[in-house]
Amino acid sequence: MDDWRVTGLYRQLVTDDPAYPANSGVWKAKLGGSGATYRLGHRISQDITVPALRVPAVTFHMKADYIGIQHRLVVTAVTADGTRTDLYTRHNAAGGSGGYEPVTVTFPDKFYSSSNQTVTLEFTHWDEAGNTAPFLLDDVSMQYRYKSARLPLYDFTKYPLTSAVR
Ligand SMILES: [Ca+2]
Repeated sequence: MDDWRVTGLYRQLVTDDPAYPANSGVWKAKLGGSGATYRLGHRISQDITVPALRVPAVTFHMKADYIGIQHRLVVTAVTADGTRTDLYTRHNAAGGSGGYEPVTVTFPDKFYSSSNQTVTLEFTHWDEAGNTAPFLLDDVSMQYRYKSARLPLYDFTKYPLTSAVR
């Protein structure tokens, strides 16, 4: 996934800065770590097309292993009518592996549709005063799992015949 839209005080959120390792290649997104507190988060976003009859899931690799409470990353999906759904929230906390960790998030049922739909995928970060550790994101990809629109077959075993039928 390329061509991210960038929102926030910094424009260099997608960077090849060698001071921060990438999970693959040299490019990655670096969100936060300014050490200041901002009302507005830093955000990268991209429009995706969810095919009909598919359950979308997003996979990304994230490096986040410093202590913080307000310092957080939120993944949000926005439908065409502007409805926002937070898919995932990660507080930057101790105990991380120190490297990139894969994260996969399956979208909730409302993103499953009988027709194609456009969804905006957002990664938003809020900084915390004094915290100079950024979240690093790399290798963001979408998967779309096919799911039939047919109703499930009736499970007769749940309703055994009883004395009502002779
Ligand atoms: Ca990369």
